[in-house]
Amino acid sequence: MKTNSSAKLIQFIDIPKVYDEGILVFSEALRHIPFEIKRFYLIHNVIEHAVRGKHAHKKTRQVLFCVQGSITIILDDGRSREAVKLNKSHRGILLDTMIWHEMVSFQKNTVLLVVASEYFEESDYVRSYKDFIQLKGQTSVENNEK
Ligand code: T46
Repeated sequence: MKTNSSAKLIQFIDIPKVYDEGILVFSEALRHIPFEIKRFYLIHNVIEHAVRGKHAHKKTRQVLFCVQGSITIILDDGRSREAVKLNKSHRGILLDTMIWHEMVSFQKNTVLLVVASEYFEESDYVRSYKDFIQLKGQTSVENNEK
């Protein structure tokens, strides 16, 4: 799947970048991040060929920043699929509720920073694609293609 810089299933979030004997990027809740931040997490030291994610969230909204390295995020709203490459610390993506996402093609040493609108709760995850499609009340991408 080709990566897409004009993706429709996410919104790009560009945050300020300051050059001062190095690079500093920052963001503020409700200014750059469109929600109050309740949690952050980092994903790093990912093994080669790993596929992470493979779920959607019922309530949690997130912004993902690839602060080092490169990663491809596959996005699916039950109707269409697209792939977005993240490789800039100042350019994140807003991942809204009920978007199925998979993280692939982790470059070695990639560090992903995620800020989230909700505390962690396993019940917020939809981890079965079949359940996801049922919850969306739509037919699957595969079926649409037939
Ligand atoms: C997401 C993508 C982008 C916690 O206990 N607390 C947390 O805040 C998180 C994020 C995870 N966990 C536990 C739950 C699992 O037992 O850590 C374990 C690994 O989580 P998971 O397999 O869901 O990791 P990924 O990389 O597949 O997905 C993560 C986030 O979980 C998810 O919300 O959207 O990154």
